[in-house]
Amino acid sequence: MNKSWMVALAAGLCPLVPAVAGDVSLEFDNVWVRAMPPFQPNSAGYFTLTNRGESAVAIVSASSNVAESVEMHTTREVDGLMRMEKLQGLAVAPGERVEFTPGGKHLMLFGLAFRLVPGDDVEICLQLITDEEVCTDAEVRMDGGTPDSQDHQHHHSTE
Ligand SMILES: [Cu+2]
Repeated sequence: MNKSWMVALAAGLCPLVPAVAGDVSLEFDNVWVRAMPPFQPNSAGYFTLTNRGESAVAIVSASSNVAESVEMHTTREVDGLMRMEKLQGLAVAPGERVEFTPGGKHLMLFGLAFRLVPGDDVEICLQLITDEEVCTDAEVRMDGGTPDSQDHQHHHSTE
């Protein structure tokens, strides 16, 4: 993804009337952040996001009150290896549901302010191309508790 992609995205999302504040209806479900052992600087966040609005929503960045920086990542298999790639943006169409899940798209939380232990509540925010911000609470858990979570232990390194 490069600048021209972002421009195309912006153009596609900015018809005659720009989105107004309060127009965003993103619904979060199952928002959680992975608990980490001591001295781990990074973690990952997951959720299900549904666009209940009538216009597309473009997410351009993410942040958290417990991390220095947050990136959106996707996981892709390349030559039999699972590799993470940074997403420069994510468009969610009206009615679309996007899963951020272990082994798939996820938020990377870099530079944790403190050790995350199960039961902690943290905040996750998404910044939109319209300069709006949507925030939600996330629960710190050991894992997602989904039945089929084989839990890909892919390593999150800052490289
Ligand atoms: Cu990652």
